Order: sequence, then structure tokens, then C-alpha cells
Amino acid sequence: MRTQVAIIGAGPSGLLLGQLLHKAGIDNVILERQTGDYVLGRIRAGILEQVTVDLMDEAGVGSRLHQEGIVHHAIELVFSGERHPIDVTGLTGGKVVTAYGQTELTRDLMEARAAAGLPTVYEAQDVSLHGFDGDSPVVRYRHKGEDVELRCDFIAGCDGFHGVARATVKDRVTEHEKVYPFGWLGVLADVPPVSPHAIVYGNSERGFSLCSMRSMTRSRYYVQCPLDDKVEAWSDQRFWDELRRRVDPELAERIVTGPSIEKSIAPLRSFVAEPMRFGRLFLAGDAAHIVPPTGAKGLNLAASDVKYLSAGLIEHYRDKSMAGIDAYSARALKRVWKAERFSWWLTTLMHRFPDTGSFGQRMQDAELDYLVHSQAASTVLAENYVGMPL
Ligand code: RFL
Ligand code: PHB
Repeated sequence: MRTQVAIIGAGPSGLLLGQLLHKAGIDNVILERQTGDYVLGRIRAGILEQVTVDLMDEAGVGSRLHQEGIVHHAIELVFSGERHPIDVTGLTGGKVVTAYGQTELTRDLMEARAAAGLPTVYEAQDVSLHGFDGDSPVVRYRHKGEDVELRCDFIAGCDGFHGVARATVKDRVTEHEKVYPFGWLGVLADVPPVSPHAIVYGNSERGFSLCSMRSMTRSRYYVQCPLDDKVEAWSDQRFWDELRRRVDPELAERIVTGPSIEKSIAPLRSFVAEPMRFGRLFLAGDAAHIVPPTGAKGLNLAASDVKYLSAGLIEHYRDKSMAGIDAYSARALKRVWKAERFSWWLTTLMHRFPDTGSFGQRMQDAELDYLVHSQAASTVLAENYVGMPL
């Protein structure tokens, strides 16, 4: 079997790349370890920057996102028992973010790919990558008990943090990592969101909280929890009680509770692997970098990587130029590090750390107060939240 670009992973990075390349007339095959249903069952991101929305439009899959996505003009910060709005749109000259679940974005991309008859191999086992330092890379895998060889011009490693692509070049990457001493317990429930027009980030003495949403009838909430905490220890009632204790009384009163339809604990990590290109192998999205979810940047960084990578590949096939491909790693990493800094900063500001101490606590209090009372400080937050330009 032969294709122009072999894409490993059918998460948002791989699917978006496949669609953009297809639009430009470039053949691609996606190899995914899991089933499609499994990929759609993972509850993850919810907030899209305009850059990501624009890319969905460019890929021709933006229509449901425009119908069902909920545009947000503000975020809210809760601390010391009070809630403070940050007028993100006003502070950034009209920019917005859109609440639209990663599950829905992935579904739109999967459906468009199936409708165009593009090849996706689900349950591809033992994927291995070869020959990418030369001109003729090969991807080997097992499917339905058969060994298959896929020859290609380029390999895109869009296979997430635990994928095979970065592992294949582990001796050649420099890794930068920070692991945080807590996790997020997330609950999805079919109840109206308490704050349908703004995500609420909370810093309380009991720890961080986040009130988010997927639609006007589906909410997503998180509370900071110890790393060794177990989902089974959290009944729905315990979760709702804890969430209410971490926000201001007025908001707590308005939270509509109901049975959870998903509940999980995610650890928090900052991670960057450099470079993001090895000959004819590229890393994109979570395969190359992880941010703690506090800044809502992970999926958006995956989208910007894909924008740079697709532009480089399209330029190569159209103009026989390697310029965009050669520039890919440096361009992507420049944006990645800015988002890493923002996500680390917001995580540090909003969470209780075991070693915060009384001085650290006063620093958080003073910075939060400055943030909501200084237009300059609020603007810095707003500008980063809507996302840096490409
Ligand atoms: P994914 O989504 O992990 O997809 C990688 C795919 O590769 C497959 N794979 C393999 N396939 C073949 N062979 C192998 N050897 C393979 N190994 C792995 C996997 O099965 C999978 O299908 O990576 P991708 O596409 O780069 O997308 C990244 C995003 O998923 C991620 O950055 C975001 O979800 C992060 N994130 C958020 N990002 C935002 O922009 N805004 C948010 O509001 C936001 N909230 C979040 C988040 C992530 C969270 N968790 C649980 C990590 C909230 C949470 C709680
Ligand atoms: C979410 O809706 O899952 C979400 C929203 C904002 C974040 C992280 C996650 O910062």
C-alpha cells in the first residue's frame, strides 16, 4: 500500500491534518490504535480559540460548530468568596472563544472523512515507523491478523502523549517537563450550565474549581483533587457539595445538580519535546507537548501545529519546496512555548499547592487582586486566553 502522508492517530490533530491535506489534493491514510467509538468516548477539551474555529472552516467542517458552538465574550474568576468578570472581548478588540466539545469536533471530522471515502484504519496494532531519515519512509502495522506495510513520502505523528512516534525518536528529543502535585476530578452531567456565557475559574482555600459547559443542557465541572484520589471515592453528592464550597455563595445557589454521565481524574503536566521534526517524520499535538488544562490550550495547540504542518506539506507538493517543512518545528514551538507559559502561570495562580505556605498564599491573593483591578493585567490574561495569532 502507498500514500503521500501516513498519519498516526485519529484524534483531533490527525483528523484535522487529514482533512486539510485532502482539501489540497494530498492523499493520506490514518492509522488509529483504538476504535472510532473509543476515540469519541474520551471526554476532553471544551474551549476553542478563533484560530481553531477558522481551521475547522478551512477544512470544510465548521457548519455544526457555528450552529451549536456557544460564543463566550468573558471569563470569570472566583477568589476570596467573590466573583469577578474579565471582559475578554472588550480587552482584546473583539475576540471571542467558542464552547464546543472535543467529542463533537472529532465527530464532525470523522463524519467528513467517512463521507469523502478517505481511508482510516481503526484498531491498527503494533504500528512501527521506519526509513524517515531517508526519502522513502515505511509504516508497518498489524490489522485483523495481517501484517501490512504502508509506504509514504512523510509520516505525521499525531498519536498523543503515549503514542509511538515520539517513542521512536526518544534518543533524539530533548524533553522539558513539570508534573504538578494534584489532579482534576471532572464530571459531565446533563444539567444546564451554571454560567452559560463565561467559564468560571475558582481559587478557594479548598482548592481549584472550574465551571464549564458543552451545551445549554450539558455541563462540565472540575475540582482540584489529590493525585492519589480515586473516582470511586467521589459520589455525585460529594462532588456537588465540594464544588459548591469552592465558588461564591450566589453561584453555589444556582448550580443545578444531576447524575453524572462521566467522571474521571486527570493528572496535570507541562511537557515539551524538541524538535518536532526528524527528517520525514513530524510530531504534532499532544505527541509533542502537553499543557495543564487550566488555560484550555491543548486542543488549540494541536490545531495550530496542524496549520503549520499542513501549510508546509501543501507548499511542498505544490511548489516542490522544503521551506515550510524546514520551518515547521521552530514555528510550532514558538507558539507552543507561549501557551506553555500561560498554562503554567494560570495553573500556579489558581491552585493550592502543598508547599504554597503563607507567603505563597499572599502572593496569589495579591496577584489575583491586581489581575481583576488593573486593566493592563486583565488584558494580558485576555490576550492569552483568546490565543496568540498564528
Ligand atoms: P489525542 O487526542 O490524544 O489523539 C491521539 C490519538 O492517537 C492514537 N494513538 C495511536 N494510534 C496508532 N498507533 C499508536 N501507537 C497510537 N498511540 C496513540 C490514540 O488512540 C488517539 O486517538 O491527541 P491530539 O490529536 O494531539 O489532540 C490533543 C487533545 O486531545 C488535547 O490536547 C486536549 O484534549 C487537551 N485539553 C484541552 N484542550 C483545549 O484546547 N481546551 C480545553 O478546554 C481542554 N480541556 C484537555 C481539557 C484535556 C483534558 N485531559 C483529560 C487530558 C480537559 C481535560 C480534562
Ligand atoms: C472544559 O470545558 O473541559 C474546559 C474548559 C476550560 C478549561 C479546561 C477545560 O480551561
